[in-house]
Amino acid sequence: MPEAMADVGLIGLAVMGQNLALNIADHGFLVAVHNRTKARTDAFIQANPAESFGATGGGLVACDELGDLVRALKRPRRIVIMVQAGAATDAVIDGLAGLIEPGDCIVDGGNAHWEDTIRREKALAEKGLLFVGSGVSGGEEGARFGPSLMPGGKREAWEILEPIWTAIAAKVDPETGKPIEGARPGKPVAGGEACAAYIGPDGAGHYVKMVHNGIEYADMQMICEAYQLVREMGGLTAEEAGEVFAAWNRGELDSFLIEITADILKQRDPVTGQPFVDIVLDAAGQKGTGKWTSINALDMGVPGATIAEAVFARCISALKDERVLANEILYGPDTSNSSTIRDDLFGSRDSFVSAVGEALYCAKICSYAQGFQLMAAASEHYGWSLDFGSIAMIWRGGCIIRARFLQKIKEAYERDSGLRNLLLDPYFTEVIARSQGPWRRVVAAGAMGGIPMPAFTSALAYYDSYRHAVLPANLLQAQRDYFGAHTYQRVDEPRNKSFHLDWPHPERPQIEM
Ligand code: NBP
Repeated sequence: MPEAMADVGLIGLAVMGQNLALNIADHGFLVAVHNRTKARTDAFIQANPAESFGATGGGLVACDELGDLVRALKRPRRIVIMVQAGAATDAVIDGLAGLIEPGDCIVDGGNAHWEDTIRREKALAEKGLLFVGSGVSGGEEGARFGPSLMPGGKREAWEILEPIWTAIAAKVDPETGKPIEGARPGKPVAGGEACAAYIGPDGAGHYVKMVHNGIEYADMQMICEAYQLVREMGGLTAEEAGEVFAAWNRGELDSFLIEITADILKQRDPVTGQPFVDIVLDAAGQKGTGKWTSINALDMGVPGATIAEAVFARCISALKDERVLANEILYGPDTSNSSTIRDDLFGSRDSFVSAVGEALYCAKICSYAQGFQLMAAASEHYGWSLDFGSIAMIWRGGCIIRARFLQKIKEAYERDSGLRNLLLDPYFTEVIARSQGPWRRVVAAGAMGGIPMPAFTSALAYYDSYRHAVLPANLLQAQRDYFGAHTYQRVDEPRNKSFHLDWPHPERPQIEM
C-alpha cells in the first residue's frame, strides 16, 4: 500500500481493539492495524476482507511492525491504543513516541488510571506529541456498534480525533434520549446525537470513565438486592422475577442493566433445565475500577458509600466457603415469617414488589448523586471544569449504565449547571419525596427478614444524612477533643475558630504490671 494513506492507526487487536477497528472502518475510515503477535493481525485481516466493508469506503491495512503503521498514516497521525492498562500501555507508548512526530496524536482507549494519563500526557507534551486518554464504554458490543466515548486531553488533540470518535459513538434521539439501535456490519446508524464529547484536560476522560464504572458497580448491586428481595421475601420464581424486571424496564427504571437482568432471569440452564441464575456460583469477581472510585472518594473526602458498598458486596460474595460455614453457626430471623413481615408492611405481594421497584429507583438516584458529587470534587481539585450535563448526555447510549433517567440528569444540569447535588433538583427531590415511604418499608422489611441490602441501606443512610441539618458529629467532635485534644468548633462561633475543653478526666485505676 502507498505510504500515508490510512486515516487512523489502531494497536492491540484483542476483543476491544478488533471491534473498535471494525466500527471505525464501517464509518468510511481506512484503519492501519497492528498487534504484538502478528498471527492475531493476520487472522483479523483474513476474517474481515475489503468486501465486508461494502460501499462505506473504509477498510483495514495490516502492519507487522510499529514503524509500518506509523508510515501508513496520514498526518497529523492519529493512533489508538487498545491494550491492557499499566505497563503494556507504557510499552506501546514508548515504542511509538520514538517513531512519530510533533503534532501527532496518541489515543489511549484502555481503562487507564487517570493519574497515569496525566503523567503520560505531560511526558508526551514535552516531546510536542498530543495525547488523548479516552474512556471507552459498552464492552465488546459497544466497541463494535457504538460505544460511549469520554475523551480527555488538550482541545487541539480532541479536534484531531473528533471526526472519528463522533462517527463511531453510539447515537441517541436528542428528544427522548433513547439510544438509536440497529447498527449492523457495514451499516452504521444515521443521525442522532453522538455519545462522545470532550470531557476536559489530561486525565479527565479516564477519570469520568472510572466513575462511570463505579456507578455501574452500584447499579448492578442494587439490581441484585432487588432480585433477592423479590425472590426471598416476595416468593417469586426466577422467571416471575424476570417478568417483574421486564415490566420495570418499561417505566422509569428503563435501562440496559434492567433489560439484561430480565433476559438472564428468564434463561434456563441448557444442562439441567433449571433457571440459569440458580446454577451460577454466587461469588463475584472484579477488575478494579469500582475499587479505584471508592479509594478516590475516600481520598477526596466525598461520601461515596453506596459505590464502596457495591465493591465490598463483591468481596463478601467471594468468601463463599466462609459464608457457607457461617450459615451453620450464625443466627438470623426465622425466614418462615418473611411473608408475614411482607404482608404486615405492604398488604400484598404485588404491592411489596412494586415498592421494591420504587426503592431501587430511589437508591439509584442516591448512587448517581454520589458519583456526580465525586466528579465535582475531582473537577475542582484538578481544574477540569467538567460539564455534568454533557457527561449525562454521553452516558445515555452505548455504555453499560445507559438508562432513560440519564435524560433527567441532563435536564437537571441544564436547569442549573452549578447544581450541588442531584437530590436538590426538583425532579429528583419530588421522586424521592413520593417514593421514600415504600423505600423505607422495603429496607425495614428486608432488615427484619434478614436479607442483606448493603446498597439499598447505604443509599438511604446517605439520603437521610444529607437531609439532616444536625448530625451526631457534635458528639463525635467532643469525643475527639476528650481523648486526643483534637479541638472542636462551636455552633455559636465562626467555623474557622477551634476550641478545647479542659476535660475533668477522672482518676483512672492503675494497671498492675
Ligand atoms: P487486553 O487488555 O487483553 O489487551 C491485550 C492486547 O494488547 C493483545 O492483543 C496484545 O497482543 C496487545 N498488546 C500489544 Br499490541 N502490546 C502489548 C504489550 N506490550 N503487552 C501486552 N499486550 C500487548 O484487550 P481487551 O480486553 O481488548 O482490552 C483492551 C483495553 O480496553 C484494556 O485496557 C481494557 O481494560 C479496556 N476495556 C475493555 C473493555 C471490555 O469490555 N473488555 C471495556 C472497556 C475498556 P498479543 O496478541 O500479543 O497478546
